[in-house]
Amino acid sequence: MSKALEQIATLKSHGFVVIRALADAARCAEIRRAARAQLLAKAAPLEYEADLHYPGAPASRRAGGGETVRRLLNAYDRDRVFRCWAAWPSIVDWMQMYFGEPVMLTKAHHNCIMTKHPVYGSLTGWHRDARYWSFKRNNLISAWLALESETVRNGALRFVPGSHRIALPSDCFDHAQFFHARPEHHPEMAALLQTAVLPALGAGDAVFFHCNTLHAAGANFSNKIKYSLAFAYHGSSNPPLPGSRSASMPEVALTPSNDAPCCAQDRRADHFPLPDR
Ligand SMILES: O=C(O)CCC(=O)C(=O)O
Repeated sequence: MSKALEQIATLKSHGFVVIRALADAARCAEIRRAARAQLLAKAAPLEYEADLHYPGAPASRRAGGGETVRRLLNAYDRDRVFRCWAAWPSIVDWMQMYFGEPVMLTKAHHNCIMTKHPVYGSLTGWHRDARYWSFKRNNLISAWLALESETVRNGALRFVPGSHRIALPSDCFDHAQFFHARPEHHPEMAALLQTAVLPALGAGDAVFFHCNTLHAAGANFSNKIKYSLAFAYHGSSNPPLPGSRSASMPEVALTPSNDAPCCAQDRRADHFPLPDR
């Protein structure tokens, strides 16, 4: 079995799979550099920690740390290096093999650089990404790229293996669709969280995960902002539902023959040519 087929089998059974060394060091450095520049410039559109009120976030934009940015939104349209990664040929080929049809990138979901800050960065409770996504079928895959090491210390993602295949009762979710199964009502659902795993990632490692996989992430207890780049993909026969938020931004069709021009240019080089300044 090819490596990609093995990874696809792992994703189908566990709901996530770690792909080691998907991006090389130079590419990670280039993406990080672009992300830092945009964060420094506070380039819109931004998502602020204070607006989400997740545990650990500042109470308001006027509170201490109130201007802490959680995500640089719409990464795809921000910079060529993000666009290029979104359409990276090995990702597109992998997704095409997974979906068995041409691949679309949704710009309405993920499509961001996560900037998890020390001190004011919040933790994210257990959830399924599909909670706010509206597509014909709940079959989308997110590709999360670690731009430096991601561990329990700086708020890495945790996953519940196999949770994408489990029917979770609606009363296990709160009003914001976070998973809070009460042991007295749903002991077997509450026990699911005991099976969670935290795959430590190095810079350039990626984790691909299904939109129904329960996942969460801790706060950042290091002294450095953690940058990660995330995009979500679906098959061409699985469009967003008309009128939904998922349909609010144009989709990007990704095929090997119509990659963004930047990718064609990058593919000609054996490595990403920009030095790490
Ligand atoms: O890094 C985090 O805090 C969680 C991100 C996440 O779960 C998501 O984007 O779906």
